[in-house]
Amino acid sequence: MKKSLGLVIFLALSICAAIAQQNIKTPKAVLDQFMDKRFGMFIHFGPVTQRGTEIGWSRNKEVAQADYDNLYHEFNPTLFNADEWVKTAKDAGMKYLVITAKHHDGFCLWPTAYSDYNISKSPFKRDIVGELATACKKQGVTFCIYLTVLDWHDPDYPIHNPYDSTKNVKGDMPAFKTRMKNELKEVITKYKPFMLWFDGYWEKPWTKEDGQEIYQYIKSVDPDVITNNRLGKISDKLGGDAVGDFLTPEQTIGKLNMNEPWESCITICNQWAWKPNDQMKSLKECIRTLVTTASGNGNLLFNIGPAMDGHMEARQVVRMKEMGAWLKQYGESIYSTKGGPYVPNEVYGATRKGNKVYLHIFTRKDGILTIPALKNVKIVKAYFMNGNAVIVKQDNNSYTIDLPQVLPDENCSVIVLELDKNAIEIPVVPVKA
Ligand code: FHN
Repeated sequence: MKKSLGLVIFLALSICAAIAQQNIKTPKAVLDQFMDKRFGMFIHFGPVTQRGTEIGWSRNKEVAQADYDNLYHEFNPTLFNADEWVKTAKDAGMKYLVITAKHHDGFCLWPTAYSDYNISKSPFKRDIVGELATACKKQGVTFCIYLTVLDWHDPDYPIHNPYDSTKNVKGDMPAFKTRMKNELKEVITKYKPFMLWFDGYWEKPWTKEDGQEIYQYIKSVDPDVITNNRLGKISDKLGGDAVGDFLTPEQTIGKLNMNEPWESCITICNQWAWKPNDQMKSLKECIRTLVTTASGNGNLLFNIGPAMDGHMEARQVVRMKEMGAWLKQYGESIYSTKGGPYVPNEVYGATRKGNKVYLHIFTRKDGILTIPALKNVKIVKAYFMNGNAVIVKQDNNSYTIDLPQVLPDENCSVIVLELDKNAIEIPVVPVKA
């Protein structure tokens, strides 16, 4: 009798533990810490940079499959310097860095024990992921890793590329996921990433259940590791078919969302991986992209594609420094802020922290800034950040501010409104276009 009671209790406790394990979620405090960072560097890099075509997507298209899959034999980015890459991110004011450790072409930028298709088999041999992790730790930049859930090179994955010439490939998804788990345990324990940026959710072989299995596996290795929502089957929602912690609108600035963490990933040029003479965004567009993202309560993951020899293009390094110079002056209005209360628009974007609202002015228009008045709020003080006082006139429903002939910053000026209350209490204010 006693024995069977003990068995029942043991089984009950095991079931509770299993259910608890199934529902481990990233602690809110860790997600808040991530969202406070506001600005990160995305790096797409791999042997395909030797062709200047898109990573993964050019395989069996601009680059014949057999050619593409042998590029690693020539891959020797001798100008790669992890400290320099991380310094470029830091000089830009970026607080975290995400490296494509394994993109859809399956090549691993770290010497994994679970696939021979990795950096140690190239002439370069060095552990790019490991050197970046060390450099990030040294320079105080948060280290993160991109991994794909589709791998067109891995025979166990049932699709060999989007232009696949090998039809009816069976693959072996259980074996594929076992390898993924081994690689995840390897990179989490070895490089201690703050966040894992998954990608490749859209193909048929990958299911939401696979994503849930991998999410829980990650949590069993390190419960604090954040993942984006691309372990599931969608990128613009949480819950439902999504699996993961934050939304990931791509090549677009997400809409204002005060309830769910989100991060826009956007390229500084057009291509994710390096492309010779690719068109690069202007400084004004780069700053406006960052400000509009923060004004919508989101993070910006801004992508650089280093060249085949491992150097980052000088023009992109300069652009990063220019963004960093703007953030040195105005970073208080970006880092650790919340978006709103105004919905971002063509003329301005707003962020808030404590009793301050930061109005980011993108254009002088006709010299008068007219914005909806904030209800039940008193503006105690108003001034250009790091500058002169500003006069705010109020009629019933609007504030009007006469702008100077020349705004303090040609890319984005910031007006601070100091209020008689905590700005986060203010409901979101829609703005008529
Ligand atoms: O196919 C990838 C693409 O190469 C790039 O990595 C982007 C980055 O978010 N994600 C996928 C396209 O949605």
